[in-house]
Amino acid sequence: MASQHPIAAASAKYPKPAERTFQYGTAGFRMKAFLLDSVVYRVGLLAALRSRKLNGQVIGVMITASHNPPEDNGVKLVDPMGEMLEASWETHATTLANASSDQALSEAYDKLTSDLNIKREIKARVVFARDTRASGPRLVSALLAALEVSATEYTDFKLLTTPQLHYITRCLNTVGTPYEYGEPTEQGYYKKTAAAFKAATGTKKFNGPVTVDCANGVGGPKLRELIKYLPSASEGGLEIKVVNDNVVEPERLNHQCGADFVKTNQRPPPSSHAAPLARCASLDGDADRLMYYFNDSDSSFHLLDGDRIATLAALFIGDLARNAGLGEKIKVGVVQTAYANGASTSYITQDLKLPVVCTPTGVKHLHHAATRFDVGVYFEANGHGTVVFSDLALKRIGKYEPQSPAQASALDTLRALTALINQTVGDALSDLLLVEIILAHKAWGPQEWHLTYTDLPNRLGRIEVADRNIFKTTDAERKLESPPGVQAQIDALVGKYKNGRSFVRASGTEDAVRVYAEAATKGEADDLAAKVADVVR
Ligand code: 16G
Ligand code: ZN
Repeated sequence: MASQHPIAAASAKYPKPAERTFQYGTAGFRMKAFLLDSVVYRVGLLAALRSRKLNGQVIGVMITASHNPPEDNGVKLVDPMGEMLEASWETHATTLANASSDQALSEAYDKLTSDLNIKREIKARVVFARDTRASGPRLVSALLAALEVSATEYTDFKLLTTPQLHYITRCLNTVGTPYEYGEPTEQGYYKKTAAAFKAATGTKKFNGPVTVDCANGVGGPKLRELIKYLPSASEGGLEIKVVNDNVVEPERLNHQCGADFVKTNQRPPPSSHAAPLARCASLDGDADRLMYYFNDSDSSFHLLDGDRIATLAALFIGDLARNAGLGEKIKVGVVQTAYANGASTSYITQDLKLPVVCTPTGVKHLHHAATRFDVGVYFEANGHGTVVFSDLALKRIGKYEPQSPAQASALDTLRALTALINQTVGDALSDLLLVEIILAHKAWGPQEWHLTYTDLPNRLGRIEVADRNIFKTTDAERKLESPPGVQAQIDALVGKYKNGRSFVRASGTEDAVRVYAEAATKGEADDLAAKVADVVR
């Protein structure tokens, strides 16, 4: 009998669950952790192929299920510059994940190798990390089996936040180039972030502490680590109170806390005892999403979500560029999705006078659109986002000779922000520091931030339908083109409400359809959402 292909032989330990179809979606593969061993093994093989295809550049593999419950897990690939995996390779990931047997897998692997013209002799390099889930170490062993059988050189970064792995991946691939991104270690991340934070703070003072709910995830220990590199409150630095950082009991991850809990329930974590006007923030389970919130003096709760962070960042960076004398040379733009509150979009276009682009949901779409601006600010309403500076903008900011002390000061802050902001992907830790810097510079509390505009009342619903795949959208998910006739009915309903807006899209992560509606009053937004839901059912 011919000896078995090594890929197939190693795969025998990680058999694909029969009758399961996997799909590399907006956030990679994500599901109940017990189903994932074969998927992770196969993703490891794909990481090796991707690295060889890109001439041995380093590819990242992150094992996390973000804000999902503790029994879930997931895996996604990070491309060399720290971006999400290129879309055409998502299909290859899906192909490998669904190969029906060990033998079929090794054949699919060989076929990809030849179809993509991948040279086996090129050294493959991979880095990986995981969040704090109990299933993480087991899935890492499946990944290691793949990296070993594919003769891949690898580094295990153990526990990291997702954005830290994106940072390290980019650092490794830019060492010795003019675009060097930083020291490719966890410590390097803290050092770079802390130095930039100090420079961007300048002489400004923080108005009281910020309390950060870490979702009982990996963000907790990593934020505590970062704090060690920051000036302490007694040295005039920011006081950061870390809460919900229990990673010893994995079942507490994302449970009754975290950014997703706060956004979905529109209330603080039950454990929160924040005083009126105190700044509070929540991270999600892998620390790539950030939500701010506060109670005002009447104890009403106010959420400062991704739209608010985007508008705050666009306002501040736009002003800095102008004050530095670069207003004509650097154009700031904002990228949102259909979920952005209509009031935030009007505020950006009418008050800030900045361009806004709308893209489909999913970080890769927003990120891509943001790179078309000199400075692109992008955030999803759920708190995932960052700011990206084009090479040209970085060059202009780096070279500009200020014409006055005021210009010099704005320029210093702007330069510090380009280093503080994690430009690879949304990063809750660096976004947190960014918000704190802006509030300190403006001498604003959460209330002043909140007063910049008034959100339109809105409602988000989730509807289970027989087949969500029949719901096809166009115009950045704002319109349905199928099923036929449904959009016309939605338009007719929307027309009956003041400031009405509504759209329907199939979820990319759950077997359901989402309905969003906003209108001039809460009652009307609820009513519109209910009527649109009836059309969809
Ligand atoms: C994924 C996306 C997130 C998006 C969400 C929408 C990434 C890394 N994550 O979690 O950005 O908001 O999907 O979920 O792109 P939905 O399709 O179920 O509404
Ligand atoms: Zn996340």
